Amino acid sequence: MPHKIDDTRELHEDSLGESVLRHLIYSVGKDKAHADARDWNVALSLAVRDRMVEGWIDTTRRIYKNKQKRVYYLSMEFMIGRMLEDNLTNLGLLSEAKTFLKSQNLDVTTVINAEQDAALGNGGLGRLAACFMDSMATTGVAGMGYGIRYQHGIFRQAVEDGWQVEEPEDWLFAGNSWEFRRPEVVYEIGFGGHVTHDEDGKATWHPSESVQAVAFDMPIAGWEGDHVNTLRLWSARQSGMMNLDTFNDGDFMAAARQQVLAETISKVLYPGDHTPQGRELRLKQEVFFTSASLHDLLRRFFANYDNLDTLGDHVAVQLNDTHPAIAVPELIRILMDDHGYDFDHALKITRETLHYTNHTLLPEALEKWPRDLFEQILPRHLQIINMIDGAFYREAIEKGLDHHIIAGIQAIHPHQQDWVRMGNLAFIGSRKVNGVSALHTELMKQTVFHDLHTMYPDKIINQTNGVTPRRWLLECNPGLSDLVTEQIGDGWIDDLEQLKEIEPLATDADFQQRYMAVKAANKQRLADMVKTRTGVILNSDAIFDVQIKRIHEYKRQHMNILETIALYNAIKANPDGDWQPRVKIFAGKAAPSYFFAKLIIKLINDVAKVVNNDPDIGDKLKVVFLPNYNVSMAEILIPGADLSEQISTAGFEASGTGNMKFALNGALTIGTLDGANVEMLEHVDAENIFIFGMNADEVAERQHRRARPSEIIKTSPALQQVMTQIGDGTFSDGDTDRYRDFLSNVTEHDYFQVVPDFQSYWDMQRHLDALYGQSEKWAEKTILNTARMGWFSSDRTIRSYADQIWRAPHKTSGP
Ligand code: 26W
Repeated sequence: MPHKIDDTRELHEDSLGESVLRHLIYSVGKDKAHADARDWNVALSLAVRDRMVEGWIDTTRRIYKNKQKRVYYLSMEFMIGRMLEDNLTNLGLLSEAKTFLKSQNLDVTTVINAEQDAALGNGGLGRLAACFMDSMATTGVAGMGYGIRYQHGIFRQAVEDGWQVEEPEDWLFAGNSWEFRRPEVVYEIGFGGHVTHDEDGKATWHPSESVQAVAFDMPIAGWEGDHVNTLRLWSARQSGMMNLDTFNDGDFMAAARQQVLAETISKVLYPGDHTPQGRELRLKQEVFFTSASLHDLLRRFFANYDNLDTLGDHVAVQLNDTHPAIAVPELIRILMDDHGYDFDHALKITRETLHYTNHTLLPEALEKWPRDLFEQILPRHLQIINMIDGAFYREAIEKGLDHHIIAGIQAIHPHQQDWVRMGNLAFIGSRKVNGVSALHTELMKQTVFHDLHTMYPDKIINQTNGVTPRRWLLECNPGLSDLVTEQIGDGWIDDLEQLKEIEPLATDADFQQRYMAVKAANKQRLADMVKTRTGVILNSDAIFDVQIKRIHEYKRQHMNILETIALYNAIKANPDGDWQPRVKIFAGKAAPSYFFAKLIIKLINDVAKVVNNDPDIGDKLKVVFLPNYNVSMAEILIPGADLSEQISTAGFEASGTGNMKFALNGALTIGTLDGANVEMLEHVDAENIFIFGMNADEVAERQHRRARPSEIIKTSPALQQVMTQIGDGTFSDGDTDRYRDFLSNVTEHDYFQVVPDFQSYWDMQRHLDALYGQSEKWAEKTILNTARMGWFSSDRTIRSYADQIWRAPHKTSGP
């Protein structure tokens, strides 16, 4: 790693090992004899962090000096996972670190695993933000992430008697080695109160309460470590000091109460995923981090420029879903009330600066807040939203839209006045709006944003998601990485399309054999983890069939478990048949209030208990539910999978990103024509991905008709048998009540169309059974998946955002 900064050049000429030992003694305060794995982890992390700081300061100075356009990624969620291996890798220190740890008789994996996952997110949206941080640094974008430093990330999932139980998560209990507290970077965030206007009409908001937002920074190094960006997370603190009078009066509890109230804002991540969160605290969290971030980026802007007229030329802000959509009225408020701009000018500047990404079309996930709550907490913002709606109305009339249509797409419906609709607000206030896959973007235009799209036909564009090849190939799959690098060199690490060069080897017997040996070793690593965590012993000749993601009806884990039961029945009916052994692996969290999702977890565990203990079945079928799915677990599961389940009801999964990680690591996909599966099909070709079921149009048509599943069930004895067994207690120790809701859901409404897709899903699974038996053919397809997934690098995605949305400079790819 180059030492660039004069004033730190002399600071560490020592080897990595020497600085680890120095940190062990002087930062951790222990000697070798008493250090445990976590102590070593902290010492090593601090030694690595030291080496990131130079590139960090250097990057900051370079961006400032060149006045490089800055990009701010505002996200309620960052699903980062562990950072040590990522940073070692990007800085080129991994092998030196491994050699050193071995020289100290330490197990490398144990030391790396001593770090807690930073799980400050729910799922796909948060993980995408983490991949984007890595890719912005790698592609040299002057990017900064802004979010919340939740004291407690997503809950820990325990499984008791087959049911999900939520336990508190405490990732910070031993500290966070990567962060720098910035006590001097602090903003007052107001809530409530009232607004006054002076004789010139200038408004002043007088909040009735306020909290402080304090910054914590994490350096984010790109590949090869010389561009280092910042992830800045806000922590809430009581405004002013604890009230000493109250304290002296002996009422410590009252004094402490104020502090506790203020700090609740960054206390815990909301674990709802696609569920409406009509909660005051959630709205405050959104305002808290959005307002702090805007103030912070404007302060930085004023270091270079003396007025905000050209803000959009130098700054691009990306809103990750509507969670930071309050940025629209907040930026206008700052421009008007703090800097004296008139409304029209403030709106214009805002619309040159903000951009909005939509991540879901599910109606229940589109954020809206009661107008009354807004009035209470954000009286000035509500006034501004009304002004935005007024200006929008005039624009719409000019463009010839009809009153009814306009009412439907304003932020607040002018006659109903009940909700503030954040999607509409974000759309109206942004320069560009994007979806996250081609199909999703098309459906945005046709459905939720239809009328807004008619009005602004150039605003919606597509940016198909991607994943970082550093974490999701290089680090999680060292065996495959080495094999690939041996063949084509290591240029693929930051130019993933180079993987194409292994395509000719897909039919090479020797390469197939080596590729499949790597897969076998990864399957063994996966099987070891399953054994440790669940006690179930897996047959590694079986197809490892994996579905890992949040538990949700639209993702259809229940279709997978119904197929599993049908397969169990088929094997039992013919135990001596020539069955291709299979292992069904599930993992994922259910939102705590989402009963049906929790029932699906229970059903999976109930089925596992029966199947895994049935002597007729033996090794032919095993079912596993792994508790507490997180990023670190995905890093083991994905490289060890043969088959990736991407079986959402077509039209409902905006993109998916797990689908990309699996295919990159050589799992074949069984999936619907949904989200980015559609583009994966285009890239890997129809013979190498296994698409079944209805497409989005057919699903919509069937939902529209309210077609009932009963007719179909009648014609399918296999499915009928499965339903009967679930109802008669076959999997629930005779309890005929447990799955009553489940059965009525599937047999009566079946909103997510499990029944009509079941047969084609089953057929495709049996086709895959047969294919797996033709091991050369399977290997060829597997290799072609890896070779053709290069386009799905998040480096490609970020360059595309930089060109088409942010108009921000970046390094181009390739040699
Ligand atoms: C209001 C509560 C709430 C919370 C989170 C509503 C919606 C969300 C997210 C939009 C859910 C989410 O994570 N969406 C996922 O985003 C990924 C990244 O773009 C996509 O790959 C997934 O398909 C999409 O479900």
